[in-house]
Amino acid sequence: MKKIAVVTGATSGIGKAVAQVLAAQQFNLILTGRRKERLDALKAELGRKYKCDVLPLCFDIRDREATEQMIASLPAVWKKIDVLVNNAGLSAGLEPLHEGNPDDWNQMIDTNIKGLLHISRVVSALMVERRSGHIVHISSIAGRDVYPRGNVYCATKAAVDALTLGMRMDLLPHGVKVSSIAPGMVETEFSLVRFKGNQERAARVYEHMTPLSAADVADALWYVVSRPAHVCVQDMLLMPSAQANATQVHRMPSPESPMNDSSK
Ligand code: NDP
Ligand code: 8X3
Repeated sequence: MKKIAVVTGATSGIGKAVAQVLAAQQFNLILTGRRKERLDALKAELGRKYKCDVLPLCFDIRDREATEQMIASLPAVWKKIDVLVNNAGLSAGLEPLHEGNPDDWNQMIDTNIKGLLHISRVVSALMVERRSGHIVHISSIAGRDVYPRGNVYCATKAAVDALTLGMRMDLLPHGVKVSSIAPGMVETEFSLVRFKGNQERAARVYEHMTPLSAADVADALWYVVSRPAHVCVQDMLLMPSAQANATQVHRMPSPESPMNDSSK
């Protein structure tokens, strides 16, 4: 029988790549996000390529009632969740705190922290009942290494790290593993969302360097979830070779620009 994974934020970037890897590894998938047409397209693609069953759940993870109701109303067979990938998240804006937009702060806090809690609460309870399961958080280098103007986004990812440790302790006696993968720069829709659709500004983030791809993160995730039952990779920091920490990125020379080390 195929295992079941829930991947939050599967409409794009890392979540979509994780869905593809898990489908290739014979999982059936519950995929979440707000963009229904993308969820439906991914269901069709994965069903065709890997013959896996996909249940698309379209909801906003900030909405606690909707999240609880979605999981509560799953058919019994879909409630046997083996893996939860807490990936849905975003950064909004890159301003110093005194110029920041509190609506952006709320969106990040409500999605990256409270959204993760909403779905973890209900899915972990199902895992505890079955005394089995694995929850993987997609945290970030931003949670360990604060950078200028990253303020609230960095704080949300530090909170994810604290929750990884807290949940690991609480779920330890119940046979449920908790892991964290903290990537550095990954080229997805992340910067486009951060800069509110400004494509030029988003593209500059990855100029003259090779960032991680979403597939690189999905590959790491497969390593984490495919360990034997007695092994738990609690924490993985996954950086592009060209990035040493949150601020130091080695950008390769181009004909127009001299070699430089620069921050984002
Ligand atoms: P993308 O913007 O490509 O994907 C973000 C995903 O999150 C989308 O599927 C989006 O779905 C979903 N999402 C956002 N808000 C909500 C919401 N309110 N309700 C439900 N789903 C939501 O970015 P990434 O793939 O890069 O980001 C995935 C995770 O990886 C995030 O947690 C991010 O913080 C983290 N990360 C990213 C890094 C990077 O450099 N890209 C590095 C380190 C960590 P939809 O819009 O359809 O709802
Ligand atoms: C995303 C990576 O360093 O751009 O979490 O914040 S970073």
